[in-house]
Amino acid sequence: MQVTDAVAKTLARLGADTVFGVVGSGNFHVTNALVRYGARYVAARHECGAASMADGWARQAGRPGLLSLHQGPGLTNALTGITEAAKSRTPLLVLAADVSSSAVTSNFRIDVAAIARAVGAVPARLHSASLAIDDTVRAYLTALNERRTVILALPLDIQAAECSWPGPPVMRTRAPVAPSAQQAAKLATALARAARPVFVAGRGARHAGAGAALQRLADSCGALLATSAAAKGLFRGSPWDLDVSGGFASPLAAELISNADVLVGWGCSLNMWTTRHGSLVGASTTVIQVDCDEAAIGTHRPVHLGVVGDVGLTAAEVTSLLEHEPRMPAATGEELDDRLPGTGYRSAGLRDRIASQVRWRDVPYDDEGDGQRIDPRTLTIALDDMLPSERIVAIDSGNFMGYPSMFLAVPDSDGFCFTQAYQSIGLGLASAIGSAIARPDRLVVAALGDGGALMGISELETAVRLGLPMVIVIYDDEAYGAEVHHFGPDGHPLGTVTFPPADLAAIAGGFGCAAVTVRGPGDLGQVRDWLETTPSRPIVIDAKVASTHGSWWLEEAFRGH
Ligand SMILES: Cc1ncc(C[n+]2csc(CCOP(=O)(O)OP(=O)(O)O)c2C)c(N)n1
Repeated sequence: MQVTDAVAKTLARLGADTVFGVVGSGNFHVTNALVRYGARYVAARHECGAASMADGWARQAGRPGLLSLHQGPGLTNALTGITEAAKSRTPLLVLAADVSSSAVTSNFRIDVAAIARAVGAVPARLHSASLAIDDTVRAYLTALNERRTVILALPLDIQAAECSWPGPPVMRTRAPVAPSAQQAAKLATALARAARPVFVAGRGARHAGAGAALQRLADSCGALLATSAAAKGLFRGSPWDLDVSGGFASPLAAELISNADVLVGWGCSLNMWTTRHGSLVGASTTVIQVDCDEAAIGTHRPVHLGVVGDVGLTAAEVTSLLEHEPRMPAATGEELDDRLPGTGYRSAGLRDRIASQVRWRDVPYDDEGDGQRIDPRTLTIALDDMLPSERIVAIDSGNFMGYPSMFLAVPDSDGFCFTQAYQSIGLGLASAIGSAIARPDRLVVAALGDGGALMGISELETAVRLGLPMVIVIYDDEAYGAEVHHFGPDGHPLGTVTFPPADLAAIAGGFGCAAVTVRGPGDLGQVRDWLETTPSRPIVIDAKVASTHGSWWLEEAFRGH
């Protein structure tokens, strides 16, 4: 059989059933072969969009996304989306057509392996026709088992060669790592002695599916629960959920996290974003990090104890150890009177405070809308009330992004798609489309700035062509607001980062979307009407937002530059 067929058949047998891409001569045959073996092909309009769709899809599906690219510019166009996926540890297999080794003068020749390494992806290659199936299996399993983005170069001469089919590939998955008995015991002792323990769960906890195991452990030691932005939603429904730790944290969440005496990062790097440049970690707080990757321990800040192990297995092991640990008597302090039995940080009073104050939407604010421009908080609260709760919120980058991240509730960690590992603008719409394809049971809300929206706008055609009933809300301040608020206060000229008004609703209408311009809460009726139909196309909300100052988290963010 031809190698392109063998590659496609191998991937189909390994479970690959959806492929995103832009087709040129170099990936035409392999993409069609994938379709012949049962895969759904989703044509994007730009390779970066295709990469972010595959990334968003894989984050929802929990198995490798497939991306099919033409050689040369097909790959370089996709690089920003690929870099985001690589930095986020999204399992993604990129089928990158490549020139034949003899085609030394081809216009399409680039060093694919060097490009892969440069952006944190794993380089791989079909080495020969006889090795092509082994090379494909290895690339797919690296993506799956190591949660890596793998760029598999497919040289044209090898694609066209003949090979024989050796029978179905063997699927090998890796068993999760258990913690050492000694490290688990130290963690159990620290939690048994803790008066105000706080857990911060990250992407690793989400990948391990460890939300329930962590809640059980938190119940047995009285810990409060928070997440990094990447794992937002993991503890939704718990009365002890503080939501996101870091720059996005609400005032109450920040207060409670910074008063922890033991802070445990679970599959969480405890980086500058999640700790607000360290300010959420008290000077005398004991910091513990649990991660299945030893190299991740202590990378972003020193820790008192590092535990190498799968988050779910470690949480379960420590929960059973805690049953035999004597607990410290409750700490003194104002919470003492109503402390819940044997429960470190937890008290009835605190539970009530969390219920009434931890959400950003419950924090009072002065509405800055003026009839021409809507306050982004008012807009987002209105959408939160209006949109069905079974949703996925996908966020682009920019000043605006704290509002949808923190004012739109999500039902669980699958409900949040946060493509910020590379901090690129312009990926949000495509990652939302990928999420919508993976989860047709949920309403997907793409939240974009006008800058990011216009950068990725070609994929509106994809959303319309696929009939995706998404909500696309654009926080339109007619500027690269993040830069305006970064440099404006120091009196710098802002002509390079401000733009004349653009009628984004008309542009979206031209793509075939439903569309509305929103200047005040009264303009949202059309969104309600759209929701009441059974929509088969996206609605774009061009929200002309008030933007007299930067958002609360932006000041923090720019301290990291
Ligand atoms: C690809 C890319 N180019 C440039 C930047 C720098 N940058 C960060 S935020 C931003 C402005 C984004 O504007 P917009 O999408 O309108 O959102 P806003 O900040 O106005 O809320 C820019 C240009 C970036 N992060 N990524």
